[in-house]
Order: sequence, then structure tokens, then C-alpha cells
Amino acid sequence: MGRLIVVSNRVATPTETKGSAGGLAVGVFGALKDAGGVWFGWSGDVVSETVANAGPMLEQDGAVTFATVGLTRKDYDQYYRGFSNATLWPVFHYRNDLARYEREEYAGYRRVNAWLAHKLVKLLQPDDIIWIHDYHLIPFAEALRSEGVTNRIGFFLHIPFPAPQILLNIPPHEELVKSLSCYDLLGFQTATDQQAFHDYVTRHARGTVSADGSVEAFGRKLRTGVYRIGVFPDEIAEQAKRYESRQHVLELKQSLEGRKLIMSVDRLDYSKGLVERFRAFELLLERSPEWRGNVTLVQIAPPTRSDVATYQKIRQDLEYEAGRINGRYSGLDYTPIRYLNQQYDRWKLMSLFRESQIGFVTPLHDGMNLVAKEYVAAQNPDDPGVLVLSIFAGAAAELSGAVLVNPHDAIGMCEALQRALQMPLDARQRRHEINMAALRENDLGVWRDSFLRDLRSVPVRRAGEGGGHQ
Ligand code: GDG
Repeated sequence: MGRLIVVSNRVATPTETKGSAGGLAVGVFGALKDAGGVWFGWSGDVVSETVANAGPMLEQDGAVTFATVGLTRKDYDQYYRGFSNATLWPVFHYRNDLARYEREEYAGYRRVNAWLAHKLVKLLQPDDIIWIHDYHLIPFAEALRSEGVTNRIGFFLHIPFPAPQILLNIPPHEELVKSLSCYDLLGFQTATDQQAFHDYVTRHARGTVSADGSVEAFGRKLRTGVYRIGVFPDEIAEQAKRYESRQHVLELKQSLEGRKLIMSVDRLDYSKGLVERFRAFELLLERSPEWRGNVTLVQIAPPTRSDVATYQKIRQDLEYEAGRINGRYSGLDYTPIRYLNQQYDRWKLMSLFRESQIGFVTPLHDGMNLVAKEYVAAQNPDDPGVLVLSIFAGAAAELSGAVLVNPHDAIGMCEALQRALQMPLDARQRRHEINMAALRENDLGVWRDSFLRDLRSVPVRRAGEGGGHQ
């Protein structure tokens, strides 16, 4: 078995792969450890051109090499802050209204992809398989192919793939899909995302999609598949239980004075439906006076991409809403919304989830949403909380024990909260069992192993062959 090469915009540190970050980093590292290989990407540092060109920095951990490069200010602005996060992210989340398109940023995006690919080529061996992650790196395989790399290359998109009419908003949409067709395997979070890609191929690229999922587009053949990312539910359950009596939980419990607790955790991103969520909670207090003083929403929302203008705006909006709602419904001893614009340790989050009666997860669009899965896994099976989940999270397709809501329907969300707050124990347990079974059946290991198995089964290309297998 050849080595595994993982490429992602950011590379986890060796410490993070030992569990402090949890989730994806640990899952991907597991596969790297088994096969041996390289994790390659941006270090997260903005550096001078000399330092950037001197990279990659190599750090060895057993059979795994962590290889990172710094980005210059210009590269960071165009590739990361610009085209990735001010064009691709909003459009792929159906927020064309928040997107901008600048040719220079797009050129920078392609230039950085080509530069990164060039750096990686020197680390490659002939039988390595290469797994590229996410929207920052769409042109990566095309760049590797143009350097003569014939290894198997797969791509997993962590965020939604938009319907063709939405994708057309990005002027170089065709180039982007053409770049995607240079991969051997494209993985999507849900069947809806896969279908959207197929729709683009057949309607806008004169391509074909066969019944077995193989695609022909731009003169290349590739495969697509659905790989729903998961968590390791039993590890989360164990972690949540282990820390349930720690000081942070006891302090919270004491301060709640017997009130019910609704928990939400999201990066502070406009795709997560935070404003809609706050308004639905406000409506609960407005329409059901009996809940005033008796239920608290704790929203943990660590800042992210705070140098992108649209993220400054969502932060302001949310601060305004939290202040307004708290001004309206607080008492001398009661604050309805506790809005924490901070990052918390993972073990703290899991034990807080376990303490709450509702997990309120309401994205407007989300590839999967791991918080929803973590919330379920962290519950006490003897007295589980209820997951109230947006139909627009990829996770909604799997978690049929959740109470599903449309985040654009404030009254509907308010009614779902009421229902969840009053749900009897046996119904909560039934729903929890259904959700846990789904999490166990499709955990993070299944996601990772099935993608890699499919990638390894792609026919090897011969030297000189163009993008996509023949
Ligand atoms: C993208 C896609 C897809 C959050 N706050 C803290 C913290 N977190 C952790 C959560 C969870 C992760 O970050 C967030 O994952 P999500 O899946 O919810 O959302 P995105 O960050 O948008 O991730 C998404 C995912 O990729 C994977 O494919 O599901 O759709 O958008 O694990 O717990 N962790 C810590 N402190 C925090 O304050 N330690």
C-alpha cells in the first residue's frame, strides 16, 4: 500500500492530532499514521517572500511528516481572504449577496494553488495516493497534473456544492469545474451536493453521468461519491461523561438555578443562522411568558476570518441582537442569552452539551455540521437532550431523531423549542437511540476509510495521460 498524502489549507499541529482539537484532525491523522505519509499545507503564518520560498518546514511524527509553508501577505489576501473566503465560501453557501468577485484575487487563488502544488511535487513518491481537502484547493490536482504527476488524486468538499444556477454567479465557474474534473475521485457530503455537481456537468459542460456514478467532462473521466463525514461517538460520550462534574459545569449549573439550558456552538459565520436562532429564541419568550426567567440560551461563537468584512458585519449584527433581546427580557437575576464570543476547550464543550436540554443548530446552509453530531454523542442516554436541527445541515439527512426546523420560519423554530423543552423522557430516549445508531453506523472512520478505499480502487494512469483517469 502506497503512502497517503493529505493536503488541506491548514495543517493540524502534531499536538492537535493527539486529541486536543479532536474531530477531523484526529480522524485524518489516524489514516496517515496507518499508511505513513505527509500532511501538507499552509502553516497559518503570513511571512516574507524569502521565508515562503524557503519552505516547506518539515516536522516528523513517527511515519508522518508535517510539511507546512507560510504565505506572503499578497497570497494570503488574494487566495485566502479573497477568492476562497469572499467568493467561494459565500456563493457555495447560497449567499451571492455577500460575495464579491475580483479577477486579481482569482488569479492569486490559482497562482497559490500552482505554487503549493509545485512545493509538494518534490515530496511525492510514485505510488503515493493524494487526498486534497476543500474549496481552497479546487485547482490543486490540475496544477499537479501539469507538473506530470500521475498518482491517484482525490478531493473532498467539506461545504455544500451549489446548484448550477448559483454556481454561475462565479464568473470562472467553468474553469473551476474543469479543474475539478482533473481529480480521479470527487467526494461530497450529501447526495444533494453530488447531484448539483452532476447537474452542472450535464447542463453546462456537455458532459455525461453514468448510472454507476462515473462522469465524463472536459475530455476526462472521473468518479464521484457521497461520503458523509462523521464523529467518533463513543469517544465523545466518554469525554462528555468524564468531565461532567468539573468546575465549569458545576458553575454553570449553579448559575442556572434550575433553569432549562439550550446550547449552541458555532464558528461566528453568517452561514450558521445565528441571527435567525436568536430571534426564534426571542419569540419563545414573547409568545410563552411561562418560559421567561426559566430558560437560558448559551451561544458559544468563537470569532473566525475576522479580517473579512462580511464576518465583521455578522459579529455586529449578533452583538446587537443579543443586547436587544437581553435588554427586553433580562431580570435583575436573569439574562436570557449568554453570548460568548470565545473559543472553548473541546472537552468543556462536550460536557456542556451533556448538561443541556436542547442542542439548537440552525445553519442556513452547511456541508454537514459536526456540532449537531457531537451534541448527540455527548448526551447522557439516561436523560438525553433534544437536538433541534436545521433541514439545511447535511446532518439532517442522517439524524432522523432530531426535531427538524426551517431556519427561515421563526415561529416554526419557536414551536420546535417548545416541543423539545416539554418532550417526555421516553420520547427523548427513543430519538437519542435513533441518532446514536446513525452516528455509530457512519462514524469518522467509515467516512475516511470508504473515501480512501474508493480512491485506491481507481485505475492507475500511465505516464503522459492528462487529467482524470481514462
Ligand atoms: C466545515 C463545514 C462540515 C466550534 N467552536 C469551538 C470548537 N468548534 C468545533 C466544533 C466542530 C467544529 O469546530 C466545527 O465543525 P462544523 O462541522 O460544525 O462546521 P465548520 O467549521 O463550518 O466545518 C461543515 C465540516 O467542515 C467538516 O466536514 O461539517 O459543514 O462548514 O468540531 O466542535 N472547538 C473548540 N472550541 C470552540 O470554541 N475546541
